[in-house]
Amino acid sequence: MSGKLEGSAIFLVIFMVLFTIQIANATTYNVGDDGGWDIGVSNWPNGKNFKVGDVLGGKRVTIIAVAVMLCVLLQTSISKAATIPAGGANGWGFNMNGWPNGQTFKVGDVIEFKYMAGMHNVVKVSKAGFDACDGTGGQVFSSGDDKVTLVQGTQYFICTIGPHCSNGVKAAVTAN
Ligand SMILES: [Cu+2]
Repeated sequence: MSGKLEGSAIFLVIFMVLFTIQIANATTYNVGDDGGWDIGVSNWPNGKNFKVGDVLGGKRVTIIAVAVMLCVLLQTSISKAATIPAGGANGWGFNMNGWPNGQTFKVGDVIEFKYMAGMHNVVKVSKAGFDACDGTGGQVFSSGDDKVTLVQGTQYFICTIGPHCSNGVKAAVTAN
C-alpha cells in the first residue's frame, strides 16, 4: 500500500467514525408530536431547531446500517491495492514473455521492478518513446528495486541500456 492510500484510508476511517457518531446523536422527531401528521401540523416545527442527521419519522436504524455497509465496501476496495512484480516471477529483463500480456491493474497498485542494478534500468516514457525505444526526457529509475504507483491509464516503461528495449525489456501497464 502506498503512503497516499494509507492516508486516504485513515481519513476515511476518521470520517466514518465522525459520521456514525453524528447519526447516533441525531434525534428522531415524531412529526406533529401526539397529534401526528394532520391538520395543524404546519405549526409543529415552530421553535424546534433541527440539525443535519436528525430523522423525521424514525428511519435512523436503516440509515446507520446503510452507512456501515458503504464504509465496509469503500474500505474493501481501498485495501485491494497490490504490489505486482514487473515481468512476473522472472523479474524485469529478457524473460518477461510479453508481460503484462494485456492484463490490467487498479489505480494505486504498485509495480515493482526487480533487476540487477547496472544491468538494466527502468525509464517511464510516453507512448511514442515506448514505440521507438527512446528514453529521452523520461523518468529514470536505476536502483534495481524500483516501485512505481499506477495512475489512471496506460504507463509505458522501457530499459534504455544497449538494445534491451528492442529485445523486449519494455512493458505497457494499464490501470483502471
Ligand atoms: Cu536492460
